[in-house]
Amino acid sequence: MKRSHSLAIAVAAALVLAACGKKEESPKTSAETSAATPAASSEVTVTIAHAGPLTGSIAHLGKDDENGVHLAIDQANAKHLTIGGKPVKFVLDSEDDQADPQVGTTVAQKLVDAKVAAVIGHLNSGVTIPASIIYAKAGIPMISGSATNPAVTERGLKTVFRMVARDDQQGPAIAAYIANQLKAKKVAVVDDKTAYGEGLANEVEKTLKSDKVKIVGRERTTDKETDFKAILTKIKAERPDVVFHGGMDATGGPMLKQARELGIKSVFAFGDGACTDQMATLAGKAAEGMVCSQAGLPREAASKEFVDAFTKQYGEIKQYAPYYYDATNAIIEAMKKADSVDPAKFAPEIFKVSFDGATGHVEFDDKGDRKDAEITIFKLVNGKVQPIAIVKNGKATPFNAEQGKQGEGQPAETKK
Ligand code: ABU
Repeated sequence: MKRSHSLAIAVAAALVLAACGKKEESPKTSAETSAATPAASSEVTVTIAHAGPLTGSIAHLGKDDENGVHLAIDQANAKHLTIGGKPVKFVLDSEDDQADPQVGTTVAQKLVDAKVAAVIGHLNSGVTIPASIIYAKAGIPMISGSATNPAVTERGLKTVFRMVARDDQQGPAIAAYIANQLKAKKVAVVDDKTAYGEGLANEVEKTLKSDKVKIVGRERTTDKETDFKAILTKIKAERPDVVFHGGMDATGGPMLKQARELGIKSVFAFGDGACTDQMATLAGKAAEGMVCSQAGLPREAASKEFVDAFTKQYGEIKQYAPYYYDATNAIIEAMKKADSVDPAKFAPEIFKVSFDGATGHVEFDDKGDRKDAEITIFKLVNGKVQPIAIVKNGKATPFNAEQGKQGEGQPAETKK
């Protein structure tokens, strides 16, 4: 009896200790909070959503994005902001869209029903475009830190923003590098039939043709494909100097590996979706020497404050995390400007935000695109994508990786 009493006390003590020591579960689920929920203390709980692929072949990128949003929310909460005369607590509702347009629209409706204040996402243009219509109808602002297809911001939706450059900036920049630096005469172009991959490949092809570079093949695959040997065999016969693939690293890595197995010697080039260290994980040594572009400044140029805080909490930056961090802060800045967490009141203020973020100075134009967005050109060396030039307004400048900033040297000849 005495023993069972002691046991009961021990179990109760353990439960109390476990409850005290339990970390706050984060991100919150959408059912837990709404856009602005009054609490007993008059504290207002504001839900900011992240939506992107958290499972599947590009989950590493979605998780990176989620971490960027999470860090911004944690830092905002540490500041104990007061908005509209009330203390505000931000919570994260992170949803998995599986990089799938249909799942993305289901997620969008779920977030609208949960009355989130804003959405940071989605990662993929092909998901962002349909999901953004649902958010826009509900008056909920969204900022993607990665979706680069021009259509994201070309439809006159006044609540839709992006933090990165567009593919009609990125395509010409990487194509100019292929034509002028790699001096390619024959290029084969592949795309993955997504809004991003096809759109970017079209931009690259258009610029190369205008630079009198011969397109010796336009092949198509999908974002789910794993075997590229059939299209690579066709490409091999054309002996291109360069192969450009519009797709993500999940397809780019295996494609590059299989190309080398087939004896293809061409330089491989990619856009931001495949401009990651994951290429070396997927393709091994075959990834060495590939070139690629990102639709913004490289992680090497991200603010020290962000890099220190992010790496301490989450480890290495994959790619878009600084952009998702800045996107979240743009929403919070707009709330502060409006002195309101009501989307109807703060959404118009997003057009007026102006702050120095992790990715440089943040302002949007009247379409919702990032003003003065840069493109960075990379080469993969020793298993890492390493920045070699920054392109801004069509002019390229060598990137000095040692200094972690843009070099002062002669402009690189990425534009004729
Ligand atoms: N920008 C590349 C990955 C995201 C997208 O689909 O646009």
